[in-house]
This record gives sequence, C-alpha cells and structure tokens, in this order.
Amino acid sequence: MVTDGGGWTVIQRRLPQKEQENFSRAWSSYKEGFGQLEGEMWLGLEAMHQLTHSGHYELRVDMVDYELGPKYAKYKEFRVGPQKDGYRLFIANYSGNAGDALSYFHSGRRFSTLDRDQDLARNKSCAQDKEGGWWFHACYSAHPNGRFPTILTRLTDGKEIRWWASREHVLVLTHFEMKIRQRRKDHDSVVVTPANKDDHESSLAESTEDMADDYLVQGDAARESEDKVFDYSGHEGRSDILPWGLQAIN
Ligand SMILES: [Ca+2]
Repeated sequence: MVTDGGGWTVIQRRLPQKEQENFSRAWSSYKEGFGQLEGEMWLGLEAMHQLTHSGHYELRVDMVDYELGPKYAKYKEFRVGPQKDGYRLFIANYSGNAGDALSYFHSGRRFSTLDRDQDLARNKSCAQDKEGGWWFHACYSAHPNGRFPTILTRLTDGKEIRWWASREHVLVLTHFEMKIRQRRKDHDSVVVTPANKDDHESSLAESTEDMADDYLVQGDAARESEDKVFDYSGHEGRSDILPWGLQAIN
C-alpha cells in the first residue's frame, strides 16, 4: 500500500512479532541502527543525520492504539543534527489526528541511550529508567522506543511504547512507524529555486537555531524544577507543563 503519495524511507518501526526486538541499547547500536528491514527496526542516527542534513525532510508517524485504531502525525520539518552535537532533533509544523507529542518536548533535544545520558533529568538517566533510546527531555511525551506492551491498558507503566495525544489522554500502541521523505514541490508550498536556495536555507537554519534556543531556555527551567514534575513515568504532575496546556493559556 502506498502511504500519502509514497516515496517514504522508514526510520523506525514497532509491531508485534515472534520475538520483539530489544530497544534498550547502547549508543553504538542507536548510532548504527538495528533490527530487521520488514520488522522492528531503528535505521540509525548517523544515517538519519546524513539523509536529513542535505535537504528539507518531512516526517510521518503512523501508529495503532489498541482500542482507538490507526492515528497519524505529520511534521513538515524533520532533521537530525551531527553526532558532535548529540544527534540533536529538530522537528516542527505538526498536522494529523494523533496529537502533537513530539515538537514541544523532543525538538531541540540531544539523543540519550543506556550509556549516554544527554537528557534534562538531573538525577537520573531517562534511557535507563524508561528502557529505550530517545531524544528525551525529562523524560518524554512520546516514547516510541519503549518496551513492547504485554498488557494492554491505559495504565501501563512508563517504560512502554506510548504517545501523549493530549494532556488528558495517552495512546497505548501496538504499532508505530516513523518515515521520512524529502520535501518536493508537489508536497510543499515552499519552492526552493537555485536563485534563492541559499537564502532559504540560511533562514531555515536561523529559525531552527532560535527554536533550539527556546527549548534550551525551557530546559534550564526544567533543571531548576523538581525532576518528577517532568517525569512522565506515571500520571502524576503532567498536566501543568504539557504543550496543550500552554496552547490553552496562549
Ligand atoms: Ca539525566
């Protein structure tokens, strides 16, 4: 089946299989990639960086909630920075019906694994605590690389695959797929011609830098707050700081 015009490269996938892939892995695994082409997999941070640093990429996330069925989220901007900057994630411009669980907490974050803690939780390693590598904040609003769920309930623990669809509602997922595609003219209203290519790229770089700065400021604020306020392991304390709450205030 062709999804959304086709031309996508899958960079991450979760689904039920005979033996679930282990996603609680070290930096080198997440850097180089692991899993099976048609099964559970992670393409690798270096490949994601190499693909996305040279052009404008969009991301599509397809997921299946055990009760609510298929949901999706699309982002017009997706980029993974270089290893020397911790494979930092830039993601923006959401549309879809799954809710935006990625851009607020995860854009601007460095990647963390079992053996490399680059998250914003002062007193713990989110990758160790949540058992999966990710662009953790302190710790997450989306956790696609968590443990595969064994008991399907909204109250499953924070180590499993989940997506906060709204401040009140978590999606508990049995399927999750992330795929990227270079933005083309027919997928995008921004037409980059050779004449304005440099201008366009520098303004994009500027805006993503600003975005990163914004998030770093929020990150500093996070460090000064109680860790557990930003901890999504359970249901405690989340409603005060989720992006949807902020949107409501704005
Ligand atoms: Ca930490």
